[in-house]
Amino acid sequence: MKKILLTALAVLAAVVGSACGAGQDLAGDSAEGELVVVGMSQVGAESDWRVANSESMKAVFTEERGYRLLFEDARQKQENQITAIRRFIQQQVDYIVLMPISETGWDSVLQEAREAGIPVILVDRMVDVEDEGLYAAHIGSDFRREGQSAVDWMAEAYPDQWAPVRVVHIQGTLGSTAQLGRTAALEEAAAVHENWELLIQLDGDFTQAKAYEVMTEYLDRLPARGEIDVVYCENDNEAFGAIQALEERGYTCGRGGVDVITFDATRNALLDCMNGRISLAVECNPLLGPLVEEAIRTMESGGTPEKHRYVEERVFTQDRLTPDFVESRKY
Ligand code: GZL
Ligand code: ZN
Repeated sequence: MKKILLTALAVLAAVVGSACGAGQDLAGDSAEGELVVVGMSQVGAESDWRVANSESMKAVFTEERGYRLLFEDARQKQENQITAIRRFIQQQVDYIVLMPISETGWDSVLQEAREAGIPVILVDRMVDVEDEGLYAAHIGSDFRREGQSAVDWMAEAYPDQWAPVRVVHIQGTLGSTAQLGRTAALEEAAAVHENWELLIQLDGDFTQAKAYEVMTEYLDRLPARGEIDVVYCENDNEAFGAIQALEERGYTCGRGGVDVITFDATRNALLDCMNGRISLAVECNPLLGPLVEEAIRTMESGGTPEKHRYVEERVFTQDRLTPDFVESRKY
């Protein structure tokens, strides 16, 4: 509605302006009236995945393609995301795109967006709200399914029902959908497989530095060089930190040593997987920009986008990787 008004104002201004010389165009730059204004609140830049996700958005929402993108980086703080959303509402953007850092705490600010008549599109992780009407669409991954892929691989890699399988679990940002889904899969599988032993759960917060820190602390507390069979890292950057800590202490990572499992499968993780240091890389697709734009175009033409759209994702092991394939990856 706003756009129609702006365009009408632009036409009126152009007519009035031409009638009385170089009149001020009421709608600002007349092209502005046609741009779809998108307010985007991104979690931060904590991981390679996140950087690729942001690049995917910026590549799609350009002026040449008809958008004005207001991009805000929340530096891993929910309050910064809530502040950004309130600013977008004041600026009367056409759409709000939110990559929510955690699932809870969104009801009131999403209610404010709805009252302002601004559709909200959720990307990547989910929000836990009473009323699904608070968002127009969700585009992301099925994290529980990603975790299931990992524990299915573990069950095959450790077929002996009696020998202990000792697992160090490094979790992602606590309360995020990615962490909740990947954790649930491991915990439920560990409950079923009597011989699986969760040695410890560490909070790696999806970053390499934090994972290195907590893994180092854990390894240094072990009375001797403890036997670890699997390190289940909830993203690649945690895997890089954990591997560094392990190798500094003489552990060998890979099949026959410590099986490192990771999620995201960004290029650097696929390189480690191809070289045998990472035993399993579960893909989590960050290239969601085109899908978000598809939802916006649907709404622009008066349609209703799918409520939930999950991207297709694969798993990678060393035997499935070649240098050409890894080189061909976009992220
Ligand atoms: C998953 C995404 C997670 C990635 C991490 O879709 O939310 O956040 O797995 C990123 O790399 O930090
Ligand atoms: Zn739903």
